[in-house]
Amino acid sequence: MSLLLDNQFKELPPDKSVDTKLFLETVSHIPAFFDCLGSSVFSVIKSDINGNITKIRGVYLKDPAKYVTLQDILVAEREAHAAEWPKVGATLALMWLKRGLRFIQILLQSLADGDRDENNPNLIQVNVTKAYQQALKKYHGWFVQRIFQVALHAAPYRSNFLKALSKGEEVKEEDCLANVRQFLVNYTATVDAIYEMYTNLNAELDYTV
Ligand code: 03F
Repeated sequence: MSLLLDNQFKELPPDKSVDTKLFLETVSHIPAFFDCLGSSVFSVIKSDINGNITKIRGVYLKDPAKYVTLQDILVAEREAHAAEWPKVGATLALMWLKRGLRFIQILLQSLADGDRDENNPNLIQVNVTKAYQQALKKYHGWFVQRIFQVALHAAPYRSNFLKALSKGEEVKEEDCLANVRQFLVNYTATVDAIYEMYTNLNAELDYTV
């Protein structure tokens, strides 16, 4: 069926806490997706995302009963590493991972909303650029912005991207976009909750790499 619907995020509880184990299980399906995008520039992005998931999982597995929610991890690291926090450990890994997740959210939302370059309706550069400007650009210096430009040129055609989201099956565009919209409900709520947590704990940094 659909890659997205096979790996849906769970609905959040009323207190909007994010269960660490479920979160890690769900995001761990994202890196493999980059292999179907067909350019080696995506391996840089894949390993960055993978690295951050691995760092968070490493902390979680040290004491799963202590780190039931993502907030449990941030609060424990704040106590353990007062001097460096939040630029440390899983707090830093999740800070960056959430930016990648926000990028994906805005990209998928933009496709679902039908944002298009009318002269090039099968290109997704408009959607990718929108996601980059809103989620990542301000954290990137000139060198990483150049990597983005390379990735932008290597972006797949819209039809191929939607096909990849449907695990390579020929699915009608409207059906695929309906799946994207369905996926975005819990996904967006989860990404929003993580952003809110960073704001509430004063854990957000805005340095550039
Ligand atoms: C900082 C930084 N990480 C890293 O230096 C940069 C890596 C390269 C980023 C290049 C930008 C590319 C933008 C994407 C263009 C994609 C075109 C897509 C076409 C489809 C941090 O790294 C470390 O992470 C942290 O651990 C470390 O400790 O300061 C810290 C120290 O540095 C980033 O900027 C994060 C980049 C995340 C990019 C996510 C892009 C996702 C792209 C495509 C998504 C495809 C949709 C998939 C849908 C699947 C749904 C299931």
